[in-house]
Amino acid sequence: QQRVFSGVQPTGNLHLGNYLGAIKRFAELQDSYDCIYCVVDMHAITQDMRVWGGPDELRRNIREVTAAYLAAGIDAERHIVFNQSQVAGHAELAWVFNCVARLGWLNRMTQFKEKAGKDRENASVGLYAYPTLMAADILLYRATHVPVGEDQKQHLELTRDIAQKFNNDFGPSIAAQGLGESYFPLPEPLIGGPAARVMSLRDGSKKMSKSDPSDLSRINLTDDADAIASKVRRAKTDSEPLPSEVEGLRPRPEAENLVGIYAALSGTTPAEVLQQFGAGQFSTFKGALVDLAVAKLGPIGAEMKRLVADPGHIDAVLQKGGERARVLADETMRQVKDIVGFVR
Ligand code: AQP
Repeated sequence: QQRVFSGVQPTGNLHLGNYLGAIKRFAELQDSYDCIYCVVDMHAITQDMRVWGGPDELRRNIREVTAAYLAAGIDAERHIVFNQSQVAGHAELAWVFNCVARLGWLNRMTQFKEKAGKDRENASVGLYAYPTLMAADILLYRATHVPVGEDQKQHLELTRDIAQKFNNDFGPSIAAQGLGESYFPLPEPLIGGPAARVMSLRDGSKKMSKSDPSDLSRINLTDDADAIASKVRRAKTDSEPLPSEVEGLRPRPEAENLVGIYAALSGTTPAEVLQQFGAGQFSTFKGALVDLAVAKLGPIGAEMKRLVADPGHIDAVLQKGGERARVLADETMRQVKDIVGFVR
C-alpha cells in the first residue's frame, strides 16, 4: 500500500488553516493509505524560543497537537502517531541530506526568508536547514504521498530533488546493495480543495498563521462558540454583496477566503456556496458561517480539551507510535548507511 507521511509543528495556536489544510485531510486519507502522522517537535525549536515558548510550553503543545489529531478522528491504532524527537533516524538522515542538498537550493526557500525576516544573521542554522529535516521526515519512511497546505509545496519539491540526487549520486551503490535502481521514492504532494490556503481574517493577502500577533486573525481549534462568532463577525470584508459567480471572488481576497472556508467546512465547492449565498448581504453569510464553524469545530475543540486533561494517555499514544515508527526508520537507516558506505 502507498504510504502517507505528514506533520504539524507544536508551536501553539492550532488554527482553522492547520485543520482544513492538513489535519482534516490526514483523517480523510486513512482508508486509502498506510499513514504516519508526526508531531514535528524538532522543527518547532528551529525558531526563536520566544516563538515556541520554552520547554513547558513545548510539552503542552506536543500534547495539544496529538489531541487535535485524535479529536479529528485519526486512529492511532491503525496508523502511526508519534512525536519526531523519539526517533533518532530523523536527525541522522537529515545530516546525510544536508550533504546531498546544495546551498543554492536552500537559498531559494521562501519560508526561510519569511521566518528569518530582516535579521537573517540571527536566524538559527536549524531554521535554514528546516527543509532537509522535512525531507528526512518523509523519506525515512519512504512515503509516497504528503498532504500539506500550499505553503509547503516548495519544501516538498525540494524533498523530491533531494531524493532524486541521492538516487543518482549513489546509484551504483544502491544497485550493489541489491536495493534496485533507485532507493527513495519521489513523494507526491496532496494539496488541494478550497482551503489549501486559508487566509488571515484580518488581511486577505496573508495566510492564517499561528504566529500572527493578532488573535483576531485566526480561528483557533480550541476557540469556544462566542470567540468563533466574534472573530467571524469582525472578519475583514469589503462593502459589496457576495457575487453570484466564482470569477467575481478573484479580486476580493477576503470574500474569497470566507467562501472557501465555508465550502471546505461543508464539503461543497465555492460555486455551490455562491449558489446559496450569492448576491446576498455579507452579514447573512457570516451568520451562516458562524453556525457552520461552531457545529464543525465545537466538538473537536471539546474533545481536544478532554484529551489534554489526561496527558498520561497522550504520552502513551506517542510512545507506542514512536516504537512502531522506529522499526521502520531503523530499517531505512541501516540501508542508507550501507548505501553511503558507513561501516556499522
Ligand atoms: N493558512 C493555512 N492554510 C492551509 N494550510 C495551512 N497550514 C498552515 N497554515 C495554513 C498547514 O498546516 C500544516 C502544519 O503547519 P505547521 O505546523 O508546519 O506550521 P506552518 O506551516 O509554519 O504554518 P503556521 O501554522 O501558520 O505557523 P507559522 O505561524 O509558524 O507560520 C502544514 O501542512 C501547513 O501546510
